[in-house]
Amino acid sequence: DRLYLSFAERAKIAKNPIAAKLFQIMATKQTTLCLAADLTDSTALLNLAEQAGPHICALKTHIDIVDDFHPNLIKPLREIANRHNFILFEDRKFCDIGKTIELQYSKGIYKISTWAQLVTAHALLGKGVLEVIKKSEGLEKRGVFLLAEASCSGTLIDAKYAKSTMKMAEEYPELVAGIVCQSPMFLNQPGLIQLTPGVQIDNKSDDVDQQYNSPEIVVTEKGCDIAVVGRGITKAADAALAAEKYRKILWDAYLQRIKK
Ligand code: BMP
Repeated sequence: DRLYLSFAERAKIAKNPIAAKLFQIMATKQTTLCLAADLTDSTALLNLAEQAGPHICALKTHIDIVDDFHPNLIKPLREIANRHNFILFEDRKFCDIGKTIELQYSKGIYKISTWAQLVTAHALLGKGVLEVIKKSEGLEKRGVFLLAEASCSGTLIDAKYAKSTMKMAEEYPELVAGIVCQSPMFLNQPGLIQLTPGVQIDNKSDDVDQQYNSPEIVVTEKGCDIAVVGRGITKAADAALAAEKYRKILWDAYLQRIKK
């Protein structure tokens, strides 16, 4: 059962190279925190990455929300990621026919395949998405997180869809790094990482459809390995302080979990 294994042990089991790298980073930096850096200004994004860098294992972007995006943003972002040892993760949620995803992944102004070691994808349209991400130009090592459950109210995803997504993930062990979900879905695959968004201390929801659980609850009850925190950190007065606070709560909960 993966919930009782250490990340150091799971690093040896992971078949996807980025998942293995993430487990190593998590174990050495003692952090399971993924920052959702949902900022629309590129300078603010770089400053946030620099401030939170020491406390996170991954920086999750929605690169298409950056108002002043220029390809020159990527170089300093990669430099910060290298220096602080975290993974760049573009939350693109690919969902289309394979050919279109191939273009969206490698072309256009973002050229995601050249810098994002991790991306997210929907399983909804079938395995074409994994076939093309596997073969496209770009970084040699790459990983995909498939979305099997969503944190928002009103999601159309049901248990059958979540199960089918898991099945698709199992067919691509070298490519799939993990699953985005809200519950402990895959206890017998310790090489996969459970990524859980919808984590905040101060609020239970936002003013639209987001629903939050506390960092302790997601780790000890919902099976979360890596917790995604956005506004809990980006809206805080001091982002570095908030990131360190979340890191510590999440890490202590993980230590409690593997002790059992
Ligand atoms: P916040 O903590 O500010 O609510 O941000 C959550 C982040 O996680 C957003 O970037 C959102 O796109 C992402 N996310 C989510 O909230 N729920 C999901 O089910 C899947 C997501 O990727």
